[in-house]
Amino acid sequence: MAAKSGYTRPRPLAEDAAPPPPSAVLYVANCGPAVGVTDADVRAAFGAFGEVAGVQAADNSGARVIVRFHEPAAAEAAIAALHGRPCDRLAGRVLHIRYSVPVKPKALPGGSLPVALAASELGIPGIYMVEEFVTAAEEQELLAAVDSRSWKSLAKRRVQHYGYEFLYETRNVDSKQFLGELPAFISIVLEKIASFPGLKKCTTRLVDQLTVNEYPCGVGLSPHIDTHSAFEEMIFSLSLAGPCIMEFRKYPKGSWRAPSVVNGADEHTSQEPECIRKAIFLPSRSMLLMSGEGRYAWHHYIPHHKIDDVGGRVIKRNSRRVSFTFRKVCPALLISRHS
Ligand SMILES: O=C(O)CCC(=O)C(=O)O
Repeated sequence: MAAKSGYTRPRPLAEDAAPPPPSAVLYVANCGPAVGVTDADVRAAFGAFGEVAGVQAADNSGARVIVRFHEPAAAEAAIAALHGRPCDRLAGRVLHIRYSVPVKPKALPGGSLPVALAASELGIPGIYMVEEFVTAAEEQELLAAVDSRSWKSLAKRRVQHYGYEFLYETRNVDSKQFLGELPAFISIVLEKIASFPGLKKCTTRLVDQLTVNEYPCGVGLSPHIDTHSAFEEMIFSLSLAGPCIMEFRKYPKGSWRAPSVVNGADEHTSQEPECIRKAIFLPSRSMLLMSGEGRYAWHHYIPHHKIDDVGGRVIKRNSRRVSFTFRKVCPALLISRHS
């Protein structure tokens, strides 16, 4: 457990390793309330060597404490007099004393991966992001609409499907199970999708399947590529109720191929360790478009973090994030439904 004192036990010494450097802070074992030694007893015993600045539990055991002196010389004298010897002031108890070491600050999740704030910074062909795609009022209306409908619980998140049921086992849709037209409450989003910057005007509907995901704080999504043979090229994902970091991975063998030469057996290739990783911050109300290389050749996923480091800024995840992922089912699947 992390010591509240900010100090902890030095690692057991390897034969050739240097001991922790002398300091004013000691790690004292066989000492504490669990073995009948109060803080006052510790202060009295160690106070004989110099002014004690503090006594704190080193961990949850109740039998190890951190003793902080003001002066390193006092700590040195206390080790010399008390380590491994019966201590008169503690009824002959034998203490095991070493110099303590500061607790290492936990590295923020995400490591050193820089997080892009714009798709142009991310530099993955085919990935676009538009901030404030819906207004705050529209966000609330969309959330209220899905919250008034029933959710299906998965292991760590809840989902709703519209248009076609999404099958997680096969990462495909059940084309025989048409759930009806996309609901009226998302018309506003559909209109905005149709005028997504840079999109060619299209006569047919751009999307016909919607998956709503509700992620509790700290829950992410594992790496995947949306099944090539199931969905058309453009996948839109709207972030609501909270931001997240989305990461992308490209594996050396996963070079981009046009969907026409892909037969659906290409997803989830072996997890080779070396890959290129990139990350983008998706603020609430932003819309992400994955197309082209970004949709076909890069795995996308959401790391399971409660806290994200965005350019040195620490961002806490909200109590939930709700995403609306819009796809278009490949017409070939629907033809087989009708035939
Ligand atoms: O939550 C998101 O933004 C992405 C969702 C997604 O990739 C999926 O449902 O397959």
